[in-house]
Amino acid sequence: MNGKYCGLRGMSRLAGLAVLLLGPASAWSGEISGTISFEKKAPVVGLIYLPGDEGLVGKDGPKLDQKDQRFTKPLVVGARGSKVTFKNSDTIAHNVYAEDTKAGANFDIGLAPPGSEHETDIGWKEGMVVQVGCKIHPKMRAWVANISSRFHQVLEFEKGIKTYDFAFEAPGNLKEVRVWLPRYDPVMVELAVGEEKTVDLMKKGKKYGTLLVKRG
Ligand SMILES: [Cu+2]
Repeated sequence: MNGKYCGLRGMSRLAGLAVLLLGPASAWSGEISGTISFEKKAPVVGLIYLPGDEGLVGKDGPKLDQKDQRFTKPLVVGARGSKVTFKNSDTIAHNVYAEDTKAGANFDIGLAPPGSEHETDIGWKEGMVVQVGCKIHPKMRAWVANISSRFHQVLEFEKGIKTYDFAFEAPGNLKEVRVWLPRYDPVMVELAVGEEKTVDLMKKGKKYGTLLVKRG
């Protein structure tokens, strides 16, 4: 089987998790699905979500761990009123910091020894996905999104695979779909039930991929 199938398998595992978190499919009576494809290589990660839901506000925030000199996830999602927990499960010291003036995220947890945990408020601008790094190991990077919507999916892209399918349950009253990809222009699409749209994925005025999205 080709690489696309690997990506699909990965995505359906994520979709399964979303269903588990959100309850039975019938509760939301709808689905957002589609395909995202890149002309050359895919970025590390992406995020697709429907703004307008406040289900994550004030809930337990996400945890981002560090191990083997890497962040264990490329992107975690939290909302205002929550905290992101930075954990160090590695055998060496790390650090986590963000310097994103546009988003209003400027923090530095200092030296994080092995086994430590540090909570940071998700207090930056809503809808912004902030890059975090480690000052000790400049190659380490991950992203923390401030979104309040339960209706989202993190897209974990794999090296060498250019096409990915996604699908997740979503209520029909949330018309807008947003896609975030690192350093790409943000994408917003309005979709009525039964509608399907194709959008170019742009970075600095150049097309790098295509999004096909439909609402079932
Ligand atoms: Cu580090």
